[in-house]
Amino acid sequence: MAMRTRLTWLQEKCLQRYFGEKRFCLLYKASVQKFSEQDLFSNCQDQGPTMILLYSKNCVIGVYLQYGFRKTYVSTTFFALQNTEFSQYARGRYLPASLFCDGSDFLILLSERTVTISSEICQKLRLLPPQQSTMSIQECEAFRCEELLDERKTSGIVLLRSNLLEDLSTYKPYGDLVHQTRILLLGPIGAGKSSFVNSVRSVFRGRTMHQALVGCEINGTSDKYRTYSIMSKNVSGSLPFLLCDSLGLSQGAGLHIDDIRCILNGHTPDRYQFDPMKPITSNHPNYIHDPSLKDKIHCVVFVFDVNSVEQLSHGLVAKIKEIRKELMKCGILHLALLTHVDSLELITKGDLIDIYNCNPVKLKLEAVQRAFGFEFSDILVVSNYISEWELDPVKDILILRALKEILYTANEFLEDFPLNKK
Ligand SMILES: Nc1nc2c(ncn2[C@@H]2O[C@H](COP(=O)(O)OP(=O)(O)O)[C@@H](O)[C@H]2O)c(=O)[nH]1
Ligand SMILES: [Mg+2]
Repeated sequence: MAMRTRLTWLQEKCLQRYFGEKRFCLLYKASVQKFSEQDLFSNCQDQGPTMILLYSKNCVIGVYLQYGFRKTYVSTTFFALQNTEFSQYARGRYLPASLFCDGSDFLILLSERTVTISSEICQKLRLLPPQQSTMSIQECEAFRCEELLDERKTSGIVLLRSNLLEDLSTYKPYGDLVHQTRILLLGPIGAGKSSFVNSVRSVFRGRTMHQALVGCEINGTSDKYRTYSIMSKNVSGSLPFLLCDSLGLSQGAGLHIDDIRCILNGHTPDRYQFDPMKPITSNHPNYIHDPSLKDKIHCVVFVFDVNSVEQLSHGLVAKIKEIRKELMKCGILHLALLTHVDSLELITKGDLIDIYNCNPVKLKLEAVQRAFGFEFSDILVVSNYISEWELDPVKDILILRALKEILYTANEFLEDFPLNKK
């Protein structure tokens, strides 16, 4: 019979958070094997760090053995999970087998389906009543606690990262119609547009870069239209795409829809200083009067902070929908990019590896789909570099995957362009 833990997803996340990015591999389940100490020992002997969980009526009580079931003393931590409230007590060194013999201040009797806990431990774990108590248990499970990013996984990630870099190094704008595809980043202030530019630059340069000004719109330093070329440490010259960073969207002020039209059509020069009250006109000295395909935008990316995407004002959602309509009219393809995924509650680094299958992220994808009508396959997720000193291959993979999708979407637009023009 296949064994499945009784822990809920949320409880598992809480435990992962406290035990530091571990994956729990179920070794023993009393209701499937037997409520017997021998069965538990034989399944858990010498498995490395091990966690035993005892499910009582109102809470989960646990023991974490830092070096697992050995015949020597090992560091032992007791803990309790009441709903998602976690409490722990690092008790010092124990002989694991002594947890199952009389005389211990934490006694598990599997054959009787009980656990007896001393008053001291009850108090530390905030269990009620705080005096010594014997509780009946409905289930006992034991898990091997593996590092989420063991050596095998890390080397897989590094390989995936280099494959993605290789894929992108062969990218060319469709049919050589332009020298560089132009990607416009749009989104609310603070969504992470400038940070995404820095993140892409960082991945290709092999070190963290902070050229695009982050979080400065209030004092006016980032209210310019900026087009960024990306240099790679392995290729001479710029890569065949440009990232265009703009003033943030907001309900009343922010980037004006007429300014967006001008950018899309290639009239807006690099470093143009936006005036939210007055869109650019053809009288501006640097206005591009006769833009060609290379000046136009080939793909738009709507950037959102994953934490606040459901709290956008009604007016802003309406404005974004209006921009989408405009894009559809011009035949410009567009995607959504969710940033800040690292700061979503209960997300661990292990989740970043398989982020699109992670429950809280799936809920956010659904929210974006509901609010704006994007298809799931058009919603990308990244965790930007913000103040790190070192690159992280897991973050790189998300950034490169998103970029690959964006560039190939721009190519779809270019592929269709002569038809559009007619
Ligand atoms: N934790 C986290 N913070 C981010 C991420 N992206 C951006 N930020 C932070 O969010 C704030 C706004 O980012 P910024 O790039 O200036 O947003 P912009 O206004 O859209 O250009 C800054 O403090 C960034 O450091 C991310 O993926 N994760
Ligand atoms: Mg910015």
